[in-house]
Amino acid sequence: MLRVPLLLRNTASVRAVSPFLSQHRYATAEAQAQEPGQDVKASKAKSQPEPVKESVSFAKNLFRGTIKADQVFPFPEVLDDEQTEMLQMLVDPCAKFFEEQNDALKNDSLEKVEDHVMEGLKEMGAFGLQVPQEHGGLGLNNTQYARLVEIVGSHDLGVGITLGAHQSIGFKGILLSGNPEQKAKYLPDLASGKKMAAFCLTEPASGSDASSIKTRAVPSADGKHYTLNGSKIWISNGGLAEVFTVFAKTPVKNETTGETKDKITAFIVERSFGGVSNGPPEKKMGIKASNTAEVYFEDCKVPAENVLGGIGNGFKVAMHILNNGRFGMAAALSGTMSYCIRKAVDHASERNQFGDKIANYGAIQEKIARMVIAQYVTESMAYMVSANMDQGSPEFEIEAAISKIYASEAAWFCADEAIQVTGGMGYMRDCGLERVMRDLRIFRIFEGTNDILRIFIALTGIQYAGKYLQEVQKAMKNPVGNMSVLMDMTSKRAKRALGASLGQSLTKDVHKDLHTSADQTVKAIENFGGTIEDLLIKHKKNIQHEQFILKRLADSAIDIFGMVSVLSRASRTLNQGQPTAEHETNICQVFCDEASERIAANLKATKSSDSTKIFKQLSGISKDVVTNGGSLQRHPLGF
Ligand code: MYA
Repeated sequence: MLRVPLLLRNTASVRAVSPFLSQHRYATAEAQAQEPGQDVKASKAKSQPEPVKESVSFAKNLFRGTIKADQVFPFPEVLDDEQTEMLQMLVDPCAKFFEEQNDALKNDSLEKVEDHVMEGLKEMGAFGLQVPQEHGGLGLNNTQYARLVEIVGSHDLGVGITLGAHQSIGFKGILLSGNPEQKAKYLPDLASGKKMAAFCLTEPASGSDASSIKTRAVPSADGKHYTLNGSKIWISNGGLAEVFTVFAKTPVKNETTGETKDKITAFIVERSFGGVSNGPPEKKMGIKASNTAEVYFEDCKVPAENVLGGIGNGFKVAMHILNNGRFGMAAALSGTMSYCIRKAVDHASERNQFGDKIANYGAIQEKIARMVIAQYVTESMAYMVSANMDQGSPEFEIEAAISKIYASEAAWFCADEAIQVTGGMGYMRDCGLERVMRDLRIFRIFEGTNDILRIFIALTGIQYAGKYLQEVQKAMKNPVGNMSVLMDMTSKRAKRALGASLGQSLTKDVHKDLHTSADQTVKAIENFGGTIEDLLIKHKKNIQHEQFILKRLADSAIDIFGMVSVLSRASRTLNQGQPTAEHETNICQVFCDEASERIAANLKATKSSDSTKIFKQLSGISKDVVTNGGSLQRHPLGF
């Protein structure tokens, strides 16, 4: 069961005052009441509600129905001339290397990346793309990294995972949370590829529920080292790595209460410490060229200076690493999708059936167009998120999760459609698409399953919106002193009830040719915010258990972020008068037209009684089958 970052309380006293019952679990009124001096704070809070700290995240603000456009319009451009020049110098050699040196099918059948490819990648600096130059890396920012990763994704996802498990998660913690000594000690060998890294979070009984890990690290009496015991499963590079970022439970004493509790701590562990071993390479469906293995820690002595990011901070360190890596998946998969499109187009423009090239038939045109749209959305999201990160946005976790979900599903769709277009040819191994499809399947599962990330997106956004409603709830206790807050809320609700716009607009941000799509987006955002408010009022804290609803909210947020990303990008193309402007306008308009319909349907489903009935039925069907241990309907033949 997911422990959600949200507690909407439901006490009788609060209910009597207000229908808005949002309260964060770490700041309950009861807990505050035990603090000395609380009376003063509480009475202040009653009359003057603390303003909620407004997030800079575009996606988070969607949950209030508010458009915070600074992050997304105009389409962010973060590379200066020097960075652009450096990237241009890397792109062609990287693509040439993959075309000439790497054989993805051979890696796949060997179940390893060929040695000369690994050596070539090391020489190119591909193992330390984002490591600062003073530590021996290329010092690329996220946008530059995304561009190179896109090339890797268009050639060989098995190589991509070898590189990504090493630097996107394996040693990312050292980059993000390491102290200067840790960086100086570990980064040079990791950047050169002399040593490989792996990220050790998942355990046999702890997958999506990351905080339930059992691996333990116990401090020695003199505090100089920790003894690490436990096992991790499905670790990418687990059999190759010399350096591991390991998450383990450690006893942590609360200095105020004196109570000791287990908390997660992150450690940098070297294989050479002893007590580290791994299982054989796993036999997998795809990404076979990458190594995946169990990793065991048996009385492994880890020096205290190898604690990463502070004792007890391991969960935050893990989330920080994962949040920072997810956009890379979107970038890599946008490359994979381009490959699928090329394959489909090559075939469709050559293959003659019924007297014409199959590319001239509507059935094939729709497939190719939809693949192109999916790739355009993915690419726009990937570079939107990487740019936001490069601009130093402190909050991008929802956007990063959205990009990972959208990319992994869009890429799967593209591979499937490319195989459909190429027909029997696509089903053959030599075509290459069969490998891509196998490689792609894991992307909807690892780095946070799309299902758990959908719930994460919905609950994180709802928690934020809930804080605003809580502000209104507090204001209602002193209406005279908080007239403006209450008037604003009342006016918004009245407008929504009448189906009127709240007066927000994107027309100044979006090229005039796309104003209809911009209006659709604004309407979707206001509908989304209003729906969240209605749902909070209706379900209160129980919204966290309504996963049928949460899924639909996340799907709407994903579609809205997609709309805004393509609107922003296509507007830039139009403003610059680029030759592809008309093509991109078509892509943008089709996506926005269809996405706005999906959003309206999804939001309606969160509230309608018909949908409630269907959700109950779906739940019932599933329960029946689970209880029965499989399908339980009577066979049509009766036996
Ligand atoms: S690696 C393994 C991947 N594993 C996962 O992703 C685990 C998924 N699970 C989770 O993320 C968490 O357990 C969830 C919450 C989300 C389910 N950012 O009570 P809580 C805060 C910031 O909700 P839980 C792999 O697959 C939260 O607000 N903060 O916690 C290899 C709260 O804060 P506060 C976050 O219910 C892949 C606190 O934490 C986040 O236990 C190989 C507690 O929250 C967040 N995200 O769980 C890929 N989540 O206390 C290779 C929670 O302040 C790379 N919080 O309210 C490939 C790259 C591409 C190719 C590259 C080529 C070069």
